[in-house]
Amino acid sequence: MKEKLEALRQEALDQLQGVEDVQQLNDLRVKYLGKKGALTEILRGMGALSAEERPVIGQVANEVRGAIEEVIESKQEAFQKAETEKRLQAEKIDVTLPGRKMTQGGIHPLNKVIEEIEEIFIGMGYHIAEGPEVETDYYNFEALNLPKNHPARDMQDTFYITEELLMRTQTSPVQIRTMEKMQGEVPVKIICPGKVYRRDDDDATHSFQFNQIEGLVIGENIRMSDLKGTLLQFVQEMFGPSTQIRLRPSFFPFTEPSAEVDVTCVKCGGSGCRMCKHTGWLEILGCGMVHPKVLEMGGYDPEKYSGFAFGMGVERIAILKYGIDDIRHFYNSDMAFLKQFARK
Ligand code: 2NL
Repeated sequence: MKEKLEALRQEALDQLQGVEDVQQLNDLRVKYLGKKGALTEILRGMGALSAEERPVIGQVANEVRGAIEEVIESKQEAFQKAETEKRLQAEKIDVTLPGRKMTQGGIHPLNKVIEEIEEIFIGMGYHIAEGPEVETDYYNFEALNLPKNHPARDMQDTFYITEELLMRTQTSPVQIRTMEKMQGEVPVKIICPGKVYRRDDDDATHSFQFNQIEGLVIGENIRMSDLKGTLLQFVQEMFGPSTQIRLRPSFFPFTEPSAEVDVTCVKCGGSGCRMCKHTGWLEILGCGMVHPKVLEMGGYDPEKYSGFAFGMGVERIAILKYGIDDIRHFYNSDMAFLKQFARK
């Protein structure tokens, strides 16, 4: 029996010498040490041994098992090491490779100007109000003292969706909605930035879609001088502290009196140049005292309250401030143009 065990040891160690992978190693483990393996098979014959022989053979059997296990263990370890080495090679990364270039985006010049204007009015205590771009006839026209068939309602200029629904032509409907929500409470002090739409052929100074910012203040004893002071403060923060304004009489159905506002030329400061066509002035917005009918339709008693309103085109302000020569630059997504306004 001892010879059988020694022979088994020799055979097992010989075979283990030639294993090439973990699978083969496991097969041999089962073959020699498994429950139905060769070693177990031999030990089954132990019952026939004498009491003196049994411990001696038992010890040899343990030695044989230990010797085989030891080789299996060390082979196992070698395979694992090789496997790890292979993975490390395969997953090797070169940390010295230069990284991919990241380009930082920049804010669009129109949004930059909108943010700037918002900041200025927030500094004067205004709130920002927003509303839908698809509007009803009532909010866009009727409530602004533009009844049906009013000449200023010119069908040619409006994108109609149905008889009653249209793309807003100004952001005033947001202000009407705010007045309704306030239910006669004062003060109202809001600016409304947003996209507006006009049926127009696009050219250097016109776009069918553009951005507008309107302002509205309602309270007791709000006067034209409050409007003037507010606008002067605004233009001086926007274009520089030496900027001056002048008001020229004008007409809007929703304000009375109405005015158009000029600023001293941002290029020549008022002495006259090509930009201001040698007048020294540039038109920047329209404004006026809120028409009593508009106050009334918004839920405010015109006997008790008064207000002023103004509206400006964001593209026009941006064009003046940055000396841009064509409104279409804003919508072309030309990186060379846009990069000039990237955040530094
Ligand atoms: C312009 C002129 C203006 C208003 C807008 C307004 C709004 C309400 C009541 C009264 Cl709710 N007025 N908005 C007033 C005067 C002028 O815009 O030329 N915009 C580009």
